[in-house]
Amino acid sequence: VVAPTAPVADVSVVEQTISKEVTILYGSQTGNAQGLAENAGKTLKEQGFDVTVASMNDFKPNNLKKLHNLLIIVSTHGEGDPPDNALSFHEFLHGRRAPKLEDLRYSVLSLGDSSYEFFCQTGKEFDLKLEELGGKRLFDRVDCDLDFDEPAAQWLEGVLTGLSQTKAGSPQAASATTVAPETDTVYSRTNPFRAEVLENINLNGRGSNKETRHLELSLEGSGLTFEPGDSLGVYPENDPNLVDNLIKELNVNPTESVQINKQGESRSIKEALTINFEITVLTKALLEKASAFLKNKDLTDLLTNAEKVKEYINGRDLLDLISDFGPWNGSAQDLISILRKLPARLYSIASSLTANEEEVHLTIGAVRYEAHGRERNGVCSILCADRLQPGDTLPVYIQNNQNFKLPENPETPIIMVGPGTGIAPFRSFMQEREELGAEVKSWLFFGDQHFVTDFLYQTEWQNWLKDGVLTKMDVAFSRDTDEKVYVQHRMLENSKELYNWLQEGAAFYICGDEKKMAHDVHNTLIDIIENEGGMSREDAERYLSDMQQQKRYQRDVY
Ligand code: 2AM
Repeated sequence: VVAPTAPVADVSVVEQTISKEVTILYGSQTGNAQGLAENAGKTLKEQGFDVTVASMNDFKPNNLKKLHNLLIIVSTHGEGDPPDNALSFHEFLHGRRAPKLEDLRYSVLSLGDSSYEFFCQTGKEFDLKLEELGGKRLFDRVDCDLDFDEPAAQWLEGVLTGLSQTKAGSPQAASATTVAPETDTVYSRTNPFRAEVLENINLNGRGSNKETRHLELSLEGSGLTFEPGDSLGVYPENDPNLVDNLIKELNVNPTESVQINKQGESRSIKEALTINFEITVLTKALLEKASAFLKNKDLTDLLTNAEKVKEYINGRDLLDLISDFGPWNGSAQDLISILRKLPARLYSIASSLTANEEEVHLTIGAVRYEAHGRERNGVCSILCADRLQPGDTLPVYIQNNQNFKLPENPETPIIMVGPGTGIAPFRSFMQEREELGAEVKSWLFFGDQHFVTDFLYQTEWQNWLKDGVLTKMDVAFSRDTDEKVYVQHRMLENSKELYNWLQEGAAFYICGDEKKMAHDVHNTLIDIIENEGGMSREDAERYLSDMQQQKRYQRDVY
């Protein structure tokens, strides 16, 4: 999706600059923006540019004035928020200390998900702000949806052309460049490895409200490696019942062949809807495109009211859309042409490669709920819970996550807050530290509904505590008592000690639910720093953002 409104680069203003220096700054939560930044860096280096690639967090904003060419690659998460490692740079640019940047040429690549209201918001903000500060676009911003490879490659091609226009006398050199997609045979997001399922068990006891799967996959023969804190990308398949019902509702022949990509690959509509395309999420854009084939007056009316669209798409899927507004007046190929690719799901890895060679473990919460009179299932979690047997295979790749890493200094104490499936990366941390035989202070806060049924990996934690790999553990079982207790209540009960750990240099990690838990834990942490440190609210917030800057406050939230 190329932003339609951004003005085209004004080449005349920049002819005098002949800088080959390019700085690529990324803001990345799950690692996609980082991966794109690193690839762009590689491509530009091959083209003879002098490239620096850095996380926004590691960039000194005072150096901004010295830059000639700046590329920003940034994702948006939650309600239009910047990723954690973009926060301070974003704030700096939008604050009073932001410098004039008249000599700067720049371009923004923004990542997002069009099923969210504030699609690519952070990228848009950077783009506008840099313009306001006097920067000139060397190529228009490109906003990418989940399937970002192609638009990102187009952006990079445009950027190369834009950059080449500073290289006096050789504008053709770079405009003739085509951006090669990754061609190596290494397994990656675009070339996933089929990992065999070794084990798949329910961690919750009988009678629990929850079902949390512990999945062990084999990486044997893949050459894939990872570090604690990294994630595994998993390409799921859609629920076969849902696919069958959808095909019936569409009234198409399930064996009818459709083309699934620009390269001309084809397969049956049934396979395509099972493996390749998203059918469980509706977006406004999809409704608009579908409307051309449904030709339904009610849908056309609905589309004139943005609020009503938002309400309609919430909790509904493609089957609802076709049955509410059908019949489908297009072909099977017409349907495929309006759908988004089924994206991989990212799960925080729950094991350490040092402890479990050639294996990767995941902790996956099964998502089941009812909405609009029908049972709804999480695509990947229910595939794992209901249909995946040992011996089956899943297409996977490693998503490196530099935002969630054990401290560089192995002596640094760590505090881990991971209720529910948020426990996953901390199991990896502990396995790693156990293998390294490091005697370092570590403290776990875990929470879930009931002690008896929901204490995930209970015996492992108790053993680590006994062996001294884990120093301290505080648990909060929210539904065992009349009043709810959450991890942040346990933090408050331990305010003094927790603050002492921070003063000793401990790193603080949160993993799990973003909207409620991570937000509350964040605020509780500021409360504790404020009270125990005898600071103002403002100073306590600064203390925490300094910690974040030093990578001593890291979050992996979803
Ligand atoms: P609840 O479901 O009883 O409300 C893991 O899901 C644990 O996180 C559960 O015990 C859940 O409690 C709890 N939880 C829910 N909201 C939370 C919040 N805002 N902060 C911390 N924990 C929360």
